[in-house]
Amino acid sequence: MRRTGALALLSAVAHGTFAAADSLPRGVGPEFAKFYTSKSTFTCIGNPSITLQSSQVNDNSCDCPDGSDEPGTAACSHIDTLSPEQPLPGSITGTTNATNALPGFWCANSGHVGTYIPFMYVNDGVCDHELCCDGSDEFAHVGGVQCEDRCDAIGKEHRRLEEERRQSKERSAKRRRTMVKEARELRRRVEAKVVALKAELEGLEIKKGELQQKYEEVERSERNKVVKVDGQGGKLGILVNLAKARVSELRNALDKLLDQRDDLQDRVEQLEDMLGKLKEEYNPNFNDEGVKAAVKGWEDYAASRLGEKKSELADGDIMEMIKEDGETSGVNWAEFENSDASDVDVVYNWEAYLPRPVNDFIRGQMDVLRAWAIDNGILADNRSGAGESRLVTAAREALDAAKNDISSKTSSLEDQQRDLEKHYGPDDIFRALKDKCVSSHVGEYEYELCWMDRTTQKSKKGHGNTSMGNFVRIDKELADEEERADGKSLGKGERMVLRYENGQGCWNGPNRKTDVWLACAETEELWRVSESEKCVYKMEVGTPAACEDVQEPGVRTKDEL
Ligand code: MAN
Repeated sequence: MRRTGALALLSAVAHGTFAAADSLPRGVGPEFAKFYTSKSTFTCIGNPSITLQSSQVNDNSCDCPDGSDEPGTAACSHIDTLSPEQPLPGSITGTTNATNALPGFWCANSGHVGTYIPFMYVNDGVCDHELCCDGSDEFAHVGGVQCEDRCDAIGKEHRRLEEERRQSKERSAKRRRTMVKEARELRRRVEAKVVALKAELEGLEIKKGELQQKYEEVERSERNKVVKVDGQGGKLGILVNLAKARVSELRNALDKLLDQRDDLQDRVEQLEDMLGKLKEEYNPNFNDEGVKAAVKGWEDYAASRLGEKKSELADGDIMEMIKEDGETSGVNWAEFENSDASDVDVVYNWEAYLPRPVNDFIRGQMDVLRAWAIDNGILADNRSGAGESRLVTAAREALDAAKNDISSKTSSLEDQQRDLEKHYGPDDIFRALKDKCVSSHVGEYEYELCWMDRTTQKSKKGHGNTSMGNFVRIDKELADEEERADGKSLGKGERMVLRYENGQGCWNGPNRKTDVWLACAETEELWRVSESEKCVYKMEVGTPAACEDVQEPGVRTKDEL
């Protein structure tokens, strides 16, 4: 095998064509057969003014300026487009600008694929089986060389590989179609999410409005609370009535107590008089044990009363309390009924209107009254800290929760909407690869490509990860690379290039960036990574996403319908 590079120069490969008819001169390819049909003469293809005898064709002498009279020999190889320029550039004789009208020597390769080879390979003593499998290029057996016809075996292997490639292409196309379906479904889901989020947000806005209103109401009502009940007067009505009734109850009880006390006081005084008289008038010489014991008891009683404290509550004060309430005595209820002060303030301040000696007593009673009012939902319960009642706290928390929900759902909606506007390549195909990564070990690093996200260089020596860029956009560029036998190459033609930029800063240089070149393959695979210049990386990646958009068999396009 030799000069495989020349393969690239072979531009005209006639598929499915076989050896020309026997009547044609050696080395004539099928598309030039029409120029060689005359039995007697031959006209140079590129120089119709020059006509030669048929015998001058393939006589190993280059007679036509375009070399067309020597399709089957190397006589005109110096003007062969497939051969190096003759004479060589820079030589004293200069270069020729002549061009051979024929692309090369035609190897019919029966059983395989016919092809042209450079004229200079003809009869050069080397079998070029990889190009000319039928061995027809060495027909003169120069140096005794015999090139057997290997086209059956080579053709078979070629067809096997072709079939393999075809099947692989089909599988890749199938996988691509699946990916397109997945991408479509993913997009549909995002769209559905947008619709759902919008609807949810609408509902949440209404709910927030209601909760805001509720919170304001509760807050207002709790702030100055005595709960207002329809038909029971102004905002202090209930409390004033309750307090009035309670004060009246207490006043009546006190009045009764005073009466009872006075009654009992009278009786005690009567008994004391009686016992006092007995002590004065009894006859101590008369030995009556009962009388003596009574007198002794009275004396002890009288002695114990001497150290007794007088009541702190003066009768005058008590009488003052018992007086009916009005403008000049007790509580002036009218003032409370017209007051603008907060009800709670009033509850605590109204006792200041009472005579000082009964304040403690009244405060105790007020605490009992307050607890009862809270239990019955009349007074706000301000025990939950920071001066906020439990009801207000609950209303505020419900409102805050709705606001938080709205904010997180709004940002989620914005994310989804941005996602819908993002370019995911033809057919939205890269949506199917989003959040997936491929990686490969190259030298001291593991390189990772995360689709539509980032590229990373991971040190295998534990030096940490280096960002090689974040996804920016999808471009197209022309690739010009040799096909590889394993199919893992970019090949030639327009290819998608994903740009990843703004990676970690390069020491004394720009930020790292990566161009991710894509070629068609059955699965995602990171084939190669190279660093063409410092911190500028190139990844070559295979993926069905880069395969041709071939129509599924049996599926008709819109135009066909
Ligand atoms: C690290 C790697 C290399 C890069 C140098 C630049 O070693 O990221 O790829 O060339 O830094 O200093």
